[in-house]
Amino acid sequence: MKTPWWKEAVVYQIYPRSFMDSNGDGIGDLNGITGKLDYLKKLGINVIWMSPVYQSPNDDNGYDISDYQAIMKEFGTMEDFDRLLTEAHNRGIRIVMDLVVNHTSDEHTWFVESRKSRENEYSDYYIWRDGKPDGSAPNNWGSCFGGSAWQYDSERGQYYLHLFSKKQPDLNWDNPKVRKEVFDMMTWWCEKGIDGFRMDVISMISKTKEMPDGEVENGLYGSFGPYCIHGPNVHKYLREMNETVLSRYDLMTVGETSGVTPEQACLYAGETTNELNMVFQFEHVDIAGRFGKWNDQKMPLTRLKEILSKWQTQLSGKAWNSLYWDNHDQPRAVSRFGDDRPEFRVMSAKMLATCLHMMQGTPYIYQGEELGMTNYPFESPKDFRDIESIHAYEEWCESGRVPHETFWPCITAVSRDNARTPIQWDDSPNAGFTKGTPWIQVNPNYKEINAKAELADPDSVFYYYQKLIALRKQYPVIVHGTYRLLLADSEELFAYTREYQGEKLLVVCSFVDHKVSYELPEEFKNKELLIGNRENSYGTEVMELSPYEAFVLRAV
Ligand code: TEU
Ligand code: CA
Repeated sequence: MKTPWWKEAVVYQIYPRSFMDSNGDGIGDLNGITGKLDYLKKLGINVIWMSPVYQSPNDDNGYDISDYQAIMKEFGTMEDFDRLLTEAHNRGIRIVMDLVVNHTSDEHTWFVESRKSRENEYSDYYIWRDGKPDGSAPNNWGSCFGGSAWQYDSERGQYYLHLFSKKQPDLNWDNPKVRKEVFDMMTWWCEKGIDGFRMDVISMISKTKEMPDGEVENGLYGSFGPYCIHGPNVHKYLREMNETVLSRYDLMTVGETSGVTPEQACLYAGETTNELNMVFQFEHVDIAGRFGKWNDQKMPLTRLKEILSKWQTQLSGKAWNSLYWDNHDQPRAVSRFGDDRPEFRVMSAKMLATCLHMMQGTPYIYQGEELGMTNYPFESPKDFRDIESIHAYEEWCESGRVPHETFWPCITAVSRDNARTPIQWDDSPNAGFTKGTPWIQVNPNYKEINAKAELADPDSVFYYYQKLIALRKQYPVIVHGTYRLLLADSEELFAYTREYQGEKLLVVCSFVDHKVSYELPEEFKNKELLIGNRENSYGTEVMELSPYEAFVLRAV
């Protein structure tokens, strides 16, 4: 059977608001993206996933959509979109859209109508419940962005469910009319010629009928997890979506499925289950601590290896992995998994890239990762733009629950705004992102870290990514090879092999800031070096690896 294109692809994620501003209003836009297509072509990626570009009041930067078939004014027009799509296709780059259909904006006409009464065409489009006899919320669930997951609406005299902000009411997928609206809208985009969908929190679209109180984890609200994640009909609805829309086009689909296990992934993205092509799992980025997700702890390397290796082996032959270190919801990869101190930043960024891009699955590069961009040095809560960080600071600190000094390192380590500062294009004011005032601060390190400098330096992180992408196109073993972890107990080295049709790769990555000695397995001594972030001798002696060294050897 022919390998589907998305198994051989490398995806680049764009967060349009922070990518490139073309008209000086301080906000990235579609024409900004079109103007940078040659940069992406040079990098070698063949798919762009764009975070939402639809009409939105921007309570959650476009993840709250008020019209699925219109472009957000700040981002441009539908003509700009069509031109971007054509120009991308002309360069052999496909465009995957973000599909946010667990919820809409409260400003979407469906919701505007739905809240008016209990009997109208749209009254069942959302999840409405009466309050308790004392008037309080139907249950104790907390929303992902703080506060109760229920909001009382005085117009209708009921509460509606919102797993995210109160401006993001959850759609009622049990209503066949809702499913038809969503599928029709998807078909409209497919007819336009887009190449796929990244599906926002798709694992949460089906809720249980009964909605009892959830377990209280950190003192304030109960968890909705068991009632809303991987709910009773989620696979049924995805198969229906597949039959009605997806199977009719040549698409790539990836579901965002937080909390997913490999067993569940084999349903969502099974080779034969007719749902999605792949899912994003969260185990390697979810490190809950005393304050929920707000945590500055590093995951031990042995644990990281255990998780990633489990996904490599358990999906093999059954489902397809997506590979990522970061995205618009996560801190910067080099700051979290590598080492962003100036003397180690470049080496560790290349090491992380090696480690991920040699695995089985479709790699995702988040904008700026190819430059080794780092976390932002936040100084005060006033620096936050993200609704999640703003509310979390209020709920944990301003409320007096946790002292600022204790909470600050935790929130700044993982705030989503780390990934949302503008792309650093050059060393001119605002890093060349805008001629106006950027909507969010530029990282002050842009004079050292920027695309212009990297394009001029053959040893840059950019060109290292370019080489990794090229290797994936050249060697089928990188796409198809079976994975085997070596040195499982090492807290210093992440080493594994890949094997396919008599060809074998050895991947060795040092995750530490000191030297490590290492002896190559016999079969790899004096073999071909495919890529490495430093020169070394790959002969018979025990090797000495520099801090964050990485290399790939090939034996046939
Ligand atoms: O994210 C959902 C999600 O599960 C989390 O990663 C979330 O962003 C958060 O960090 C919870 O602690 C998706 C989008 O990627 C995110 O940007 C949106 O804010 C969210 O859904 C709502 O649409
Ligand atoms: Ca703009």
